[in-house]
Amino acid sequence: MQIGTTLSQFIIEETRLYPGASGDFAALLNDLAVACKFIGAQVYRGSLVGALGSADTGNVQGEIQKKLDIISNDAILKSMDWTGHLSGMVSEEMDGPYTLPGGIPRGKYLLLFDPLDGSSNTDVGISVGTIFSILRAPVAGRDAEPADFLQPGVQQVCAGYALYGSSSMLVYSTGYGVNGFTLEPSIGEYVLTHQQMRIPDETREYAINMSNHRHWENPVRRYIDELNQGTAGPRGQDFNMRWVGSMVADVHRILCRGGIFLYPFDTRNPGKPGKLRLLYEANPMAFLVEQAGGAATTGRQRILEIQPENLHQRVPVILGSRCEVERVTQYCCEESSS
Ligand code: AHM
Ligand code: MG
Repeated sequence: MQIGTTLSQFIIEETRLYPGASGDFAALLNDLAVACKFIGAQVYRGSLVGALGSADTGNVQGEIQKKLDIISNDAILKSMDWTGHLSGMVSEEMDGPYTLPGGIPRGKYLLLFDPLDGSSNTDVGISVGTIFSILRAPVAGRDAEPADFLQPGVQQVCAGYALYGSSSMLVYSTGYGVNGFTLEPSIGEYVLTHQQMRIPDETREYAINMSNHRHWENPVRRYIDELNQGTAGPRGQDFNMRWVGSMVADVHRILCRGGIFLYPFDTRNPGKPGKLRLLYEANPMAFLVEQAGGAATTGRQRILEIQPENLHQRVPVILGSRCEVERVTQYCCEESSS
């Protein structure tokens, strides 16, 4: 049996595409992959290591934290803060940017992450994941300020996720397509298994939390109602629904076989124009989806072009197979202009 292309080998070979690259980025991504392996190991051990259940704390978003949220957040901070490749980190689980320890050089990259997305699913054995986004620091060599992280998603140097599912996977893009790696447990290495992942333009599968139907805006309700009418409705065909409730797992399925994912604007809380966070959920996923040939909008705007206003900003998210995303975006834009 041959090992195949390991993640480390792939990162180094891809880095050669950038003349003059110092190797900092390759090292950074490798360190992040180690953190993801550690998190995956804790997720899979679960109750055996007392990792399931809620912690006694809440995060800045007012959400109850799971023990695994804290374990995962600490794992990434501690795997990355000594490297000298970063000048700052922002996490879903922390109010402001993490302060790097003293005595360590400040590097040229910023890391933004959701350490354990979908963590409400950990107690019931459903797939969860880590989402990450890497930006270039506007000023290298000093501690990053909050404003440094407020860059539109088009400026991401790299985006990706680790999936802790039936297999453990790491999927990322640096702007040369999307590649997926499966953890080979016998050697503890991610190995290239999903080369140049592509999302088909057409799909018959959609993902949305239907229980929010009454809260959606009219164009989204119209779109989903048309899908649900199947062969009897204007689309003239049946559609299938899947909703894992872990964005990483839902997006992974779309990267593997197509589909559309929606967490749209809804009317429940006017102060929250969506559930998902722009900087470390919507932007990295939108980058991956576009790199795989799909599309990602808020219903009215390309996600990657949004100028962020704050670190934990929320946005509506509609992403996946291009033709379906364009259709629902068109419905939203028609309503805005009428
Ligand atoms: P989290 O970051 O607190 O886990 O929340 C994000 C998750 C996504 O993974 C998922 O798509 C969504 O929340 C599910 O929300 P809901 O429970 O409303 O269906
Ligand atoms: Mg999340």
